[in-house]
Amino acid sequence: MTSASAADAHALLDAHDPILLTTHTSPDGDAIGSELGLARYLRQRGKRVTILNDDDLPDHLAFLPGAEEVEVFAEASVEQKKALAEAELAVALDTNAAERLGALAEPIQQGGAEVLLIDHHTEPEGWFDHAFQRDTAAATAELLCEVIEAGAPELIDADVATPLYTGLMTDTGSFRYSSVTPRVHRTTATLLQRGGISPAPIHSALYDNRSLASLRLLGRALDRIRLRYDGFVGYTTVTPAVLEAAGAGPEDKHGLVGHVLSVAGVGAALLFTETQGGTKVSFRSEGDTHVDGWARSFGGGGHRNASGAYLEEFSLAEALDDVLAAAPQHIGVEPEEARGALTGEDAADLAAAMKAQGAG
Ligand SMILES: [Mn+2]
Repeated sequence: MTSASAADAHALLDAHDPILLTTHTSPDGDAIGSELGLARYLRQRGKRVTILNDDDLPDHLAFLPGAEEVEVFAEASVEQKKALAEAELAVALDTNAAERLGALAEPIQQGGAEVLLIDHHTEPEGWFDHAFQRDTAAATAELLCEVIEAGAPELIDADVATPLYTGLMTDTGSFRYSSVTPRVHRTTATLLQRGGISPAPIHSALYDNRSLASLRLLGRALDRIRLRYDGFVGYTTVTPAVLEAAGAGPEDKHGLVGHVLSVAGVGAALLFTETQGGTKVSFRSEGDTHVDGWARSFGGGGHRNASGAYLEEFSLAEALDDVLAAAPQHIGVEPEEARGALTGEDAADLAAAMKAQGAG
């Protein structure tokens, strides 16, 4: 893997055609925004571009210009096989691990295209041919702004700027995480100016459009927030029964863990989601409290302040127990005095959840 600058990345994009873009499973605003912004830019440079993902576009991003061009990978599609076979360059955006590419990992790794990584996660895998990556970047969209700046920034129009702005905004919690620097604001300002766009309609499309079910789920999850380690670690839990009671789906958990982090004194927040095959854990933290190592020790990974792990075949109770007990090794909190697996409150909560599941 050779390390590439923004200018190197631009030169690679310039030298190849057609180009395939892909991103991680459960794509977020930065993943989709990066794909759409880059695709629009490349097409203006005369490139043939295909966007192919393992997962569907989430509904809340359907307002983005070009969203209809995002294709979901289907083994049986002749057109997609052709696009994969013909691509000279495949660009992996916003993830640095094969596993996160889902079903696309194999055709991209086995295919003839050179692979360029553009990403801001920690600890990239080594199999990419070229990598333009910086784990202190606030978003992959920020890196793409630098790539475009090294090429033809005059091509930034509303359809390039809107998705890239969305990537920057969503990955920074609306410009409030510790990853936000003067440089991020300057990059964002350039984007707004060149694209002739204003932030308000984008914020409104993303945040004033919540389903009632997702708010009801939020209410239930807020009710279940628990604190540990003298209030420094906060967590909440979502079970299938809780989802059902709220009339919500897994996508309605979006942003939930951020509310746990907003509790005064909490420096690390976790969301445990019980699923059929195991328990999913989302980790969020503030400032110098880094949670990526904590997530990695359970087979996951991500960013210093936002990571995730999937604990296969762990029940919710087992995941709570093991993950919370590991906090002192990863975020420097003092070990708690010997205690049972669950607090009385949690035990009662779990019992109630089991009962509700049984009844459902
Ligand atoms: Mn990102």
